[in-house]
Parts: sequence; C-alpha cells; structure tokens
Amino acid sequence: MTLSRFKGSLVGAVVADCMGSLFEGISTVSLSSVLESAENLEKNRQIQREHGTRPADTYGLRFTDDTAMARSVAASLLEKKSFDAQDMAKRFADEYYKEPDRGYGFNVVTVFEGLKNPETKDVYEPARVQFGGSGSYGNGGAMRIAPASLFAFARNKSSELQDLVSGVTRLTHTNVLGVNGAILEAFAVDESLRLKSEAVFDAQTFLDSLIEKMKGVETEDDKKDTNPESSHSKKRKLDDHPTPYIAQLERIKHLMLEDSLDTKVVVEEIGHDVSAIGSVPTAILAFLRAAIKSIPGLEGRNKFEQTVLYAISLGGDTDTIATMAAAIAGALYGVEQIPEAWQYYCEGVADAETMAEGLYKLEAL
Ligand code: F2R
Ligand code: MG
Ligand code: MG
Ligand code: MG
Repeated sequence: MTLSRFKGSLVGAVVADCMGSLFEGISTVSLSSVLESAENLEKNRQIQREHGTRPADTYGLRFTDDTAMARSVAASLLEKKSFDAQDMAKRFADEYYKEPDRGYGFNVVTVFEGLKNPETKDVYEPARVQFGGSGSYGNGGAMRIAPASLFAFARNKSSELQDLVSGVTRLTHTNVLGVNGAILEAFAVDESLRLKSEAVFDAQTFLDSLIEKMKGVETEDDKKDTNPESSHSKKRKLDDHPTPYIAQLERIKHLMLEDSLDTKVVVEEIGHDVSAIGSVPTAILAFLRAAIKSIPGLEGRNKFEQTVLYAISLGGDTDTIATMAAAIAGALYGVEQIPEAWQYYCEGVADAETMAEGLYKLEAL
C-alpha cells in the first residue's frame, strides 16, 4: 500500500467536490460542458506557467460542505487517534459556524444548532430528532466518510469500519438509509485500498465483494424505520425493499456492462439526488463504468479523470457524487493521476495531502 493512494483518495475527493460544485443542482449536464470546465483550468494553468501570471479570469474553486465535514472527520481521528464522538461533533458544529456558506444541506444545520446548545447532553440527540424522529437519509454522512476508511485501514482495524462509520454518521444522519449509504461508501474506499494494484482490478469481483459485505449490513437492520414518504426512494420502489442498497448494486452489475449507457437511464434506475440511496450507488457506478469502459468523449483522459468528469456529467448532486466516486478512484489509482492543474486551482488540496500523510503514518494496532 502506497502513500500515493491515501493521498489519491483525499485529494481526489477535494478536487471532485470543487469541480462538481460548479454543476450542483443542475439536472441535465452535458459532458462537453464538464470537459470545458476542466480544460479551462488546464489552459489557465498552462498560461500561468508560461507567463508566470495568473490570468485575470481564473478563479480558484472553493470546496463545499462535503470537504468541510470530511476535514473534521480526518482532523478528529488524527488528533484523538480513535473515534471520539464529542470531539467530532464539536468540530462539525464549529466548522459550520465558522463558514456557514459552504452549501450545507437544508436540514442538517438544525443538528449543528442542537450541538451548539449547552443544554444538549447527548451529541447523538439532535440528529435523532430530525424529520420527526425518522432521521436524515441525506448523503451528508457518505460524502465525508473516506478519512474513516483510511483510518481503519492504517490501524489495521477494517473489521471495525462499519461501527466507526455508523458512529461518525449518526452524529448527523440516523435514518438507516443515511447510515448504510455511508457504510457502503466506506466499504468501497476500503475495497479500493485493498487491491494490490490497478492491474488486478476486476469490476465484477469488486461489486460482488460489496454486495457480500452489504448483506451483513442490510439483513441485520432491514426492519428498522425508513421514511415511507420518501419521494426519492419511492421512485425506485425501494421503500419496502428489505435490502435497498443490494438492489441498487445488483442494478449496477448490469448497467456497468452496457455497450452504451444513457445518462437518463442511470438517473432513472439509480438516481442522482441528495438522498444516500440515490447517490452513493451512482458514485460507485461512475467509478466502475470509467474503470472498465472508455467513456465516449473522454478518450485520452486517465481513469481518475474519466471517473470524475463522468460522475459530474450525471447531473443532480454533482459535487457529492463526484467526491464519493473520486475517493474510491483515488484510493486505487493514486495521486499521480490527478491533474496538476486541478490540484492547483482547488482549495484545500495541501491540507488533504497533509491529512492523508498523517493517516498513513498512524501505527497499525
Ligand atoms: N445542500 C446542498 N446543495 C443545495 C444548496 C447548495 C447551494 N450551492 C447553496 O449554497 O445554496 N448540498 C449539500 O447537501 C447534501 C448533503 O446534505 P445532508 O448533509 O445530507 O443534509 P440534510 O439536510 O440532512 O438532507 C438533505 C435533504 O434530504 C431530504 N431528507 C433527508 N432526510 C429526509 C427525511 N427523513 N424525510 C424527508 N426528507 C429528507 C431533505 O430535503 C434534506 O434537506 C450534499 O449534496 C451537499 O453537497
Ligand atoms: Mg449528461
Ligand atoms: Mg456540497
Ligand atoms: Mg452535493
């Protein structure tokens, strides 16, 4: 296991969040517009290198809530060298109050208010009472979870990853769909790290391993409450499905192999919204599709670049789907595949590298 793959995961997640944020909330996104935004960064970087100046029209891309929260997860795990719910909850809330304009989910801010309230004794309470007690099923747990996979991997504690992820996620998201989405994303990053090299990657095996692991997760808690009014999951008839994430992964098994795959089909069958069930599987599909096929229009781009650009082109919750896909892809391909221009113009890259280094250096227990 190389340091490059730890950096690939965290730096990858940051650049994908920054680049994806330009399209967040746009339902139909053309691949050419995504490509153009990447080419702009690359051209500007070229000019900047040649002339030693920053072109006037060049802006730096800001990271969003996805990265803000991932940084808190990493910082807390690094400082405490174990999971400390109080410390992590405090970091989430402090970070939000320091920079509330990072594009947070509309309801999760109520959790931060609860966490700031001195009357709150149990840090899990504010999240538990969200949405009339059913808890959030948003993708805010999954979008920030990659550092937990790296932490568990470095500590040689991957057997405890599920519990760690559940603890980190339930600080803001207690709905079973929110929690299990974060667990699936964390498993996917772990699975990537575990591969000896890109050369031995097999999409079918990767997916089968995730399905096997999710069987242990979803069959345990299939009777727990999910919100019956969820329009996101109703669309895909997943509300009464006993194992909704496994159902999504089974769909991906077929979709990833299609000769040509229409974005509309991906959106209808898998989703691209802010729910975890409608975005974590989408991120996994983007990673797998780019790994096994050359994405039309992206020929000549490496696998990491194809993953990110394709993920953004699926539209909807683009920053989050891209950041989750990139965390998985970067953990396999390494930081060398992330274009220098992307790293140069995206905020938070240097910190992501430092955090990846810190996690990598943690001693195995
Ligand atoms: N919020 C956004 N994007 C929109 C605004 C961004 C724009 N750039 C701006 O600055 O204004 N993006 C971020 O939010 C997503 C993660 O959200 P998270 O952390 O899961 O938040 P929340 O509020 O808990 O859930 C999101 C929404 O899902 C629906 N929902 C969740 N659980 C529900 C339940 N049990 N019943 C009914 N609805 C439920 C609600 O609509 C929530 O508001 C990421 O995309 C991140 O990038
Ligand atoms: Mg498209
Ligand atoms: Mg965001
Ligand atoms: Mg988002």
